[in-house]
Amino acid sequence: MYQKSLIILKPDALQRRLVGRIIQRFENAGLKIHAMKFAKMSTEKSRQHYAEHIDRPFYKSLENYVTSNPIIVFILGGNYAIDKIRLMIGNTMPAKALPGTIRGDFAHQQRTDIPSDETQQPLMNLIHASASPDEAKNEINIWFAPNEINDYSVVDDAFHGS
Ligand code: 3AN
Repeated sequence: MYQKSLIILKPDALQRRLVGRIIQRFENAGLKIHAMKFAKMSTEKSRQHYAEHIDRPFYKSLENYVTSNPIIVFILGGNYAIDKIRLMIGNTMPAKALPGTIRGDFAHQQRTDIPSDETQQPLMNLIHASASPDEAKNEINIWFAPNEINDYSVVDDAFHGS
């Protein structure tokens, strides 16, 4: 089942020069890029994208983090892409993310022992990826107009199906 997922490389991914290495993993996994933009997240976009978290104690630190510096937003597609990408990025808490996952390999040094309240440091975990088909649809609408999304063939479509 072909699915599209919305991915965000958060500011720490760019500031730590991890963009190429992260995108390489997705290409290696047979995922296809359907859209991509370099942007700075506004507070309005943060509130839209993280609407379900606005009332959580960590929201302000999350907003400060994701709006602090530029991000890269893109759409990846592939068979069962949503679950596959979630497995590839690893647990939300970098300390719990397994080796071999993006967060497990690159974000493991973050502290997770700070209590969740307004004064906490942001949980910097490098990347966002849609967690379900409904979330992917909603997030793709937030970030991209239909004419910014392209469908096309890649070399291995004939072998794996698109
Ligand atoms: P994920 O990014 O793995 O889908 P969500 O959707 O539960 O995780 O949370 C969205 C973002 O909110 C996370 N990426 C993280 O930056 C932040 N966040 C989630 N839970 C916490 C927490 N307990 N303390 C601080 N920040 C958190």
